[in-house]
Amino acid sequence: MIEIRLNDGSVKNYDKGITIEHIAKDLSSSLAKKSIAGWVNDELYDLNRPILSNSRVTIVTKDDAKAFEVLNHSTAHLMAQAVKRLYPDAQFGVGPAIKEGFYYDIATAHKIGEEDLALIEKEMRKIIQEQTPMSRQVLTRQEALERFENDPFKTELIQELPEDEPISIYTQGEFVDLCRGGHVGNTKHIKFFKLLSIAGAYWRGDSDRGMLQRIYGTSWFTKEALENHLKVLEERKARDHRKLGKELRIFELNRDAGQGLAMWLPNGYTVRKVLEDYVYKLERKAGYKHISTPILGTKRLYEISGHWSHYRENMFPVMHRDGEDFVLRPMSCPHHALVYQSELRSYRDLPIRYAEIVTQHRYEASGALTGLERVRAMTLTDAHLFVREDQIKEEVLAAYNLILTAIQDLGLEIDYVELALRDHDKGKFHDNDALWDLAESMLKSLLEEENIEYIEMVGEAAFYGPKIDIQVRTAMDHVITMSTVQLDFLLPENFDLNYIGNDGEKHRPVVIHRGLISTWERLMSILLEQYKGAFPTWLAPVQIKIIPVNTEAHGTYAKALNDQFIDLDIRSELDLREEKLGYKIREAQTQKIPYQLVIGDEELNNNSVTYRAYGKKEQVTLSLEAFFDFIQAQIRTKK
Ligand code: TSB
Ligand code: ZN
Repeated sequence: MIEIRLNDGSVKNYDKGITIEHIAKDLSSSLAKKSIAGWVNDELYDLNRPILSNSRVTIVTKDDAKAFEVLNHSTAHLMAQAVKRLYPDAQFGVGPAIKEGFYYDIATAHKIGEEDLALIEKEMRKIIQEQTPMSRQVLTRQEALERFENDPFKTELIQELPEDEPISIYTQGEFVDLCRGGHVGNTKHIKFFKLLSIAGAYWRGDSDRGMLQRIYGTSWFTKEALENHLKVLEERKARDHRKLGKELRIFELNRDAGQGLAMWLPNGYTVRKVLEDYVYKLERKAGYKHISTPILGTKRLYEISGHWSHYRENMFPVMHRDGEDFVLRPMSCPHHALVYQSELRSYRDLPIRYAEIVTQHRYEASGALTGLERVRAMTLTDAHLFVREDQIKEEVLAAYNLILTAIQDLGLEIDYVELALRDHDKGKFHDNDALWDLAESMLKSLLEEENIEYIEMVGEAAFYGPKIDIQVRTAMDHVITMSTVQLDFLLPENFDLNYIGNDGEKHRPVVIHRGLISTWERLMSILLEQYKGAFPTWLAPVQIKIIPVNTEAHGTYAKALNDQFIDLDIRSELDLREEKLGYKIREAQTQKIPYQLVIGDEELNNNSVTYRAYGKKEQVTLSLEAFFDFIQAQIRTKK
C-alpha cells in the first residue's frame, strides 16, 4: 500500500501502482470524467501511469490551463503519427504545445501543402477511432540512443539530456516518440481539433541547419470551444495588417529587396506624409526644433556612445572605405549629441529639444520580422531632449503628455504603460549603479506622483537607461511598444556634454530620448489593425471618390468638383473608367474610401452632391457648400 495525500489535505491508502485515473474515479465519477492528468509531487503524470510511492497528488481537470497543454501536446503526437503513415520517410524535430495550440516540425521529402492538411486530419480521425493507447516507457540513455539510432533529430535531443536523467518514450500503435510526457492516455480523448497552417522552421532555429516543415494546429475539449477559437482566428486574420496592407496597397515586401525592408506604395506613402506634417506641427507647438542627420556614421561615433559595446548585435556590419569604418545607424542619439555639442550652451538655453524623423537600420533576427510591425529599415518619430537635472520631471512629463495627445488624435487604443528597468546583466546595460538607481527612481516617482498606472518589467530597459513604454496589442495578440520616453545619464558622460550654469561652472545635461508614435512602419501596422483598414478621413489615402453616373453627361461637373477638392487640399479621385456604376461603387467600398460621391442629373442640376460614407447604407444629399464645410470639419477635427 502507498499513501496518497490529496489537495484538501486528506490522505488515502491505495495499492502500489495506482493511477490518476483510478484515484479520480474513486473520488467521484464527475471528477473522473473531467480529469486529464495529475501532478504527482512535482511531476506531471498521464492518467494511466502507475504511482509507485507515497505521493502528493493534484488532479488536473479539463478546466485547468495545464490540461489544454496536455491535450494539445497529445494532438501533436497524434498528428505526427498520421504524418508518418502518409509520408513514411518523415522524421520529427520538436512538437510542443504552445499558447493556443501546438506544432510539430517535420522533415520529409514530400512538400506538405495546404491541401494535405485535410488528408492528415482524416488520418488523425482514423487513429482516434482505433482508440490507440498512448503509453509511457522509461529507457536508459543507451537504450534510447539505440532506439532512435536512425533518427538524427531525436539522437541530438537525447545527447543533450543530463547523463542521469531517465528518458521516457511514448508509444501509440506503431508510432514511438521521445517525450517527457503529459498525455491524454488514449487517442480517443482527442476530439475537437484543426490543423491550421504550414510554415518553414529551422532545426533548432539555426539557419545553417536546414529547413523543416512546421504544421500548426489547435485542439480543444468541446466543439464550441474549438469553433469559438476558429472564429477568433478568422477575425484576427481579417484585421492582420499584412493582409490589409496588401489589399489596400499600403506597402510591399519582396525577398529580392530584402527581408524586413519594406517599400511604401502610393497609398501608404500618402498616409505617412500626412502623419509627418501632423508630427511636425505638433512638435513645433511643443517647442521642438527639427534637424536632419545622416543615415551613415563612423564606427567611432558608436564606440563613443556605447552602442558598439552594448548594441552591436543589432547593427549591420561595418563598411570599410579609405581606412575608415562606417556603420548604418541603428539610432540617432549620437548624432544629436554632436549637434548639441556644436555650440557652447548655457543653462538659459536648456531644455533643447531636437526632433528628427530618423531613418535607421537594425539587424533584427529574420524569425522576428513581422510585416511592418518589426522591420530592419525603419523611420522613427524621434527626439532627444537635453535638459538640466531640475528640468527632468517636467520634461519627461511633457513628453509623455505629448505622446498621449498624438495617440488621442490618431484615435489609437493602448494596452498598458510599462516601466522598463534593467537587470544585473553586465553585458546588456551600462555599468554604473548610482546612475541607474537615480534614473529608475526618478521615473518611478514621476509615474506615481502623476497616478499613471504601470507595469514594471525588469530587464527590458535600454542599455543606456530606463524607459516608460506605451504598449499596444496587435491583431496577432502580441504586445509591442509604440511610444517611449527614456532617461539617459550615460550619453552626456560619453560625449562629455556640458552647459555653463548660473554659477559660471560646467555642468552635465541629461538626455531624454523620446519616440513619439513609433516608426512609420510600426505605426502603420497599428493603424491598419486598429481601424481594420478604414482610416479616419484625415488620414485616408483617398478621402473622396467621385463617380459620375454617366461619364458623358456628368463627367464635366464631376471633374470640376474633383479640381475644387484638390484645391482645398482634399484627397479626391475621379473614376472615369468604362466600368459599370455598381462595380465602381463596390470597388470604392473595398478600398475603404471614407466618402463616395455619385454624381447624376440631380446633382448636376442643383449644384449638389450625394454621398455615402464608408460602411453606411444611407445616402445623403447636400449642397456643394455644405459638403465642403462638412468634409473640412471632419478633417480638421480628425474624426
Ligand atoms: C527613442 N534612441 C531611442 C529613441 O531616441 C530608441 O531608438 N529607442 S527604441 O530602441 O526603443 O526604439 C524606438 C521605437 O522604435 C520603439 O519604441 C518601437 O516603437 C520602434 N521600433 C523599434 N524596433 C523596431 C523595428 N524593428 N521595427 C519597427 N519599429 C521598431
Ligand atoms: Zn535615442
